[in-house]
Amino acid sequence: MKNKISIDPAVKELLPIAKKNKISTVWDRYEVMQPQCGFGSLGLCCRICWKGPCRIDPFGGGPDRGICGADAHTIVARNLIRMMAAGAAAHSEHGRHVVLALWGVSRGRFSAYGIRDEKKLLSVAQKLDIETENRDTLKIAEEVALKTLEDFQNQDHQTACHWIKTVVTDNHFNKLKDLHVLPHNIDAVVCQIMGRTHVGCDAEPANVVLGGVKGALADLNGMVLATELSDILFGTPSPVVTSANLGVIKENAVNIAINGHNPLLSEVICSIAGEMNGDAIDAGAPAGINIIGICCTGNEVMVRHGVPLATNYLSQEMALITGAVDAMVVDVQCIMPSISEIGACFHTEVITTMDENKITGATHVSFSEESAGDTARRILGLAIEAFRRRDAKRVNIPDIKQTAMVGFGVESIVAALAKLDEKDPLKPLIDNIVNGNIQGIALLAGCNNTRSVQDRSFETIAKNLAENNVLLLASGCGAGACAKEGLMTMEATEKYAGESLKAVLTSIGNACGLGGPLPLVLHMGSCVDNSRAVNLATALANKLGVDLSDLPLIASAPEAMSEKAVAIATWSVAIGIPTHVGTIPQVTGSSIVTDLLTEGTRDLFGGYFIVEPDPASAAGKLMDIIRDKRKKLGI
Ligand code: NFS
Ligand code: SF4
Repeated sequence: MKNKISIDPAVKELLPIAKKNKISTVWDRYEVMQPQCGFGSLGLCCRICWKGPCRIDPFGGGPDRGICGADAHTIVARNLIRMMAAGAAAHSEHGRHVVLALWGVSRGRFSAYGIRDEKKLLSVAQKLDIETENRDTLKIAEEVALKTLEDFQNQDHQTACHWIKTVVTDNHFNKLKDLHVLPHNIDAVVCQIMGRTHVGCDAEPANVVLGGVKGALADLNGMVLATELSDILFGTPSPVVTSANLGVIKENAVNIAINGHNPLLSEVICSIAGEMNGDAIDAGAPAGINIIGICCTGNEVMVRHGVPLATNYLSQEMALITGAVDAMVVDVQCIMPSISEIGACFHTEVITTMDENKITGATHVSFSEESAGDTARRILGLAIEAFRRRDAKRVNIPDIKQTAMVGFGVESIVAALAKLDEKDPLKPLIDNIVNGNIQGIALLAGCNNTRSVQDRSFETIAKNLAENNVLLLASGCGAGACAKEGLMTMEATEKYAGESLKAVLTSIGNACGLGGPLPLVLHMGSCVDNSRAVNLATALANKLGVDLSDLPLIASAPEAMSEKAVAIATWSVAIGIPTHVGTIPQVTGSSIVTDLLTEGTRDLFGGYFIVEPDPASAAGKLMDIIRDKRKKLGI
C-alpha cells in the first residue's frame, strides 16, 4: 500500500513514524472512507432542501427524479456550479483582502505594508486605463484600488468587470459577452449562483452550467486582481534559487511553517522574522528562525523571496510529524483540520489567524491589517516558546530536499527573453514555437488528491511533455510537486528535456548569465498565480493575432481536488484552453452535463475538458492536442 500513497520520499520516510505514534493521516482516513458513496461520486445526490436528501438511481429502476421533480441533469449541474461558486468566493475573498490592503496603504494606513513595486503599480494602472503621468504614487495606488473594488460593486449587468478584460483577447472577450457569461460583479455572480440553485429555481442543465461558467470567470477575475495587486504590495517574483521538501526543516532552528493562501500575514512574518532571531538564539536555536512554506502561502513567499517550500497540500500533516515544526501558522484554504490534533501530539503550536477560519484545538491569534506587525511578533514569540518544549528525541527530519529555481512570473520570463531580443522579447519564444523547437506550452496546476498517488501524475506528465519539447509552467501544488521532484533545476532540463527544448532553455539561460539552461519547469507561484500563465499566453495570442484556443496550449490539473480547482478548470476551458483533469469529476451521473463539458464547450468557447486519470495516457492525449493545434495553425 505504502508505495501507492505518494512518490515523495519524505512522505514515505515519515509514514511509519506516524503509525508508531498512532497518528492517523489523510491516507489512513481515505482508507477508512472506502468505499466512497457512489451517488456522490456521480453527482447524483441532492441535499439542497430538507425534503431530501434525494438520490437518482444511475442504473434505472430506482428513483429517476428527486422529490421536487429535479432530474439527474438538474441535480448534477446544480451541485457542480455550487462548487464553482465556492471556488470563486474563496479566490475572490483573497483578492478582496489584497485590494483593501492596497486601498489602506494608499490612504496612509497599515504601517506594515507599502508599495514595494512601483513599476508594477504603473503597469497595472495603465492596464486599467488610469492616468499615471506626473501623479503621486499613492494617488495612483488609490485609484487602482478603487477601480478594482468596482469589480465587487458594479450593479450594471451590461458592463463587465475591469480585470477580466485585461487577460483575454479582445476577440474572446466579445465571444464571452455574446454568450452572456462575462461577470459584471464578482460578489453578485457568486450570489446569483447560490440563488439560482435554490430549490425550485434554474432547472435547465445547460443554463445552470453557463451560470456556473460566469461564476468561474468571476473566479478568474478575482485571481488576476489578487496576483497583480499582491505584486504591487509584496514585489513581483524574479528568479531565485531555493529548496523544497521536508529537509528544509532545521533541527537547530525555530521552525515556523506558514500554510494557507493569503500572503498578507505571511509577508509580514517573513519581513520581521529577522528582528526576533536573537530571541530564538537565546532560546537555544543557534540557527535562529527558519520560515518554511506549505501549500500556496508557501508558493507565494517562495517565488517572491525564495523562502523554502516544506511540502504541498497532501503532506502538510507530515511536516508536523517531523516533530521539529515549532509553530504552524495558517490563514485560509486547504488547511487540514487534523493539524491541531497532530500538533498536540507534539509540542507544535498550531495557530489560526483569520477570524473566519478557526480550528478546534488551535491557538487563535486574530489578524488585522492595522496590527499585522504586532500579530507577527506575537506569533514568532509563541513559536520560540514552543521550541523550548520541543522533545529532541522525537525529531525525525528526513534528509530530503531538492534545489529549486523559482520565481518565473510574466515579467521575469519577458526579462529573460529580452536578453535574446531586447526590442521584441516575445519574438524568440514565438519563433521557437513556430519553428517547432518548442512544440507547445503546458500549465501544470492544481491540487493533490488522495485518489491519486501524491505528485506522481505531475511528475509523469511533466517528464513526458518535456521529452516532447513542451515548455512547462507550473503553479500551486503542482509546482510544489515538481519542486520536490527536482524538476525545477538545470539538471532536470539536461536530463529530461527533448533536444530542441533543451537548446532553447539553454540559450535563454546562458543569455541570462545562468551558465546553463532555465529549469525544466517554470514555477509561476500559487494557484491564484495561474493568472500569470494566462497573461503570458494571452500576450502570445495577441501578438500572433489568434485566440488562446488556436495556440498549442494546454492545462492539466491531474490531481485536482478543491472547489477552487473546479472553478479554475472551468474558466480555463471558458477562455479556450483544452484542460485535463485526472480526477473523475462528480458529474458523470448526467450525460447532458458530461457532454457539455467535454464536447459542447468546445463549440462555445474553444476549450473543453479532457478527463483521464492515468497520467501517461493523459500526456499522450495532451500531445495529440498540441500536434493538432499546430497542424491547424499550419506550423
Ligand atoms: Ni490550489 Fe493552493 Fe494546493 Fe489545490 Fe489547495 S493549496 S490554491 S486548491 S490543494 S493547488
Ligand atoms: Fe430532493 Fe429536490 Fe430537495 Fe434536491 S431540491 S433534496 S432533489 S427535493
